[in-house]
Amino acid sequence: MKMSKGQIGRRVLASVAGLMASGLTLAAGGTAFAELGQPAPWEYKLQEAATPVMENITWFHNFLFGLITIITLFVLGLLVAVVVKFNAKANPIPSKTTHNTLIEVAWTLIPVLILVSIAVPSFRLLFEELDVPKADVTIKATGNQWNWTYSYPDDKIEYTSIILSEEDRAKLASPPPRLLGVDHSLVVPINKVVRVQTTGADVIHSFAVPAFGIKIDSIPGRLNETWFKATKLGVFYGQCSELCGKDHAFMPIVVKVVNDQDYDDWKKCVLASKDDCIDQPPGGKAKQSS
Ligand SMILES: [Cu+2]
Repeated sequence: MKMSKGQIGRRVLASVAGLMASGLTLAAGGTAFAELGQPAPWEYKLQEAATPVMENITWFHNFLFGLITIITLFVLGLLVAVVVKFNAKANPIPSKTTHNTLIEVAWTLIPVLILVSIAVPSFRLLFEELDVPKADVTIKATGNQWNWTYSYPDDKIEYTSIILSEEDRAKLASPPPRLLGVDHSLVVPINKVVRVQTTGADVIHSFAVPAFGIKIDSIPGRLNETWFKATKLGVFYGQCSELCGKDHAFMPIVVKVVNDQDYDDWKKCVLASKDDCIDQPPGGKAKQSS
């Protein structure tokens, strides 16, 4: 089938319009797909922030994205101008200009200002992440091949968190996402500064929870430290983020953020080794460390 130029043009326009429409739908639906604390199909953005640090990370990410978009479009505009205006046909007698003080000052100064505008919020964010405020709760996460041991040194609580088998996951009323469910979650109170200390028992692991904006290596023989202050109730999923061996993909991290009352009840329950604590099913596995 032969198409006239007009037909081809209309087709191209229609497909571009179609692409833009689907892009807009995706952008608008991005939030609809996203679920708090866990990944979602077709997600292309950062997970919804649940801590002030993650809110700042998200802001910084969006700021940089805007900046690079403007720069890329500007450079593209310059290239197009060069191609269209200064090709041999359109511009047969080229100018012999070699210097332009104004432009030279501008192309030195503007990039410097851009870099400064990136450096300032970047360092502010780094310091916020690294400066652990006075902690209300301290937890220690020890990476093992291939699960996590969580301890609350102040409360003498220690237990191991192991991935749920597909069978056990299917039995639950509202199953956690595939490969992300565990038998015992980490339980923390809302709006409290939680200091996370982490180390590796065998090889290097990495403790990461995207919605909290934390990712820190768990290195044998070293105690690394980070912190978060969860401002939303809910269940937040993360994963070991350092290739640590054959079951690296099967040592998820589950953090339950609860209110103060539930947190106290949970602590009492775990210390009493009961079976119906809110991080079910504890099955008496949580034990008082000596
Ligand atoms: Cu690991």
